[in-house]
Amino acid sequence: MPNNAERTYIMVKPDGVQRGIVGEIIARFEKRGFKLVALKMVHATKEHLEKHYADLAQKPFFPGLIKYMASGPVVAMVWEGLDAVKTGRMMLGATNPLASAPGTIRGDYALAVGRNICHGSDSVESAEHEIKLWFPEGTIQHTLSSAEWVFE
Ligand code: 3AN
Repeated sequence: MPNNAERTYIMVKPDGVQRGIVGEIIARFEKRGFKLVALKMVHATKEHLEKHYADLAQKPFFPGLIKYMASGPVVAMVWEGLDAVKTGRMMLGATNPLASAPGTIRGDYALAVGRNICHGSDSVESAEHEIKLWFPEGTIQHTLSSAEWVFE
């Protein structure tokens, strides 16, 4: 039984916001067939970002990553649909944009690993954790009329 309700946390990072790529990223997820169930703009605190990136705390690039992510607002989103986590990562491209295929978001719009425009959850477990962290108020339950044309 396919899980059409899998959810992933997608975030446009400060560089994506400043460069005006928010609409493009939303459009790609919408057109692919995913359902938007939460969306907000946040200027996150360093403390909040340290929680989000807790598993990278020992990396040498961690302080720079936190500074960059706190340098401006981000757009936080939850998208739902079949295989949302894995497909979301495919749509984003590889962590290092130089390794991202053209046609992916990073492969089309980014060059540097420390300015790679967007974040996407890397597993269903981290998606649920990140959704709780960024949307403690919960997500929106709704049905899209297009669903029967997107899913079998
Ligand atoms: P992803 O965002 O593709 O899941 P992670 O979780 O390994 O990749 O890294 C989180 C973020 O940390 C990346 N999106 C990128 O902004 C930054 N980052 C990862 N590796 C490096 C690196 N070698 N140098 C600088 N920043 C990095």
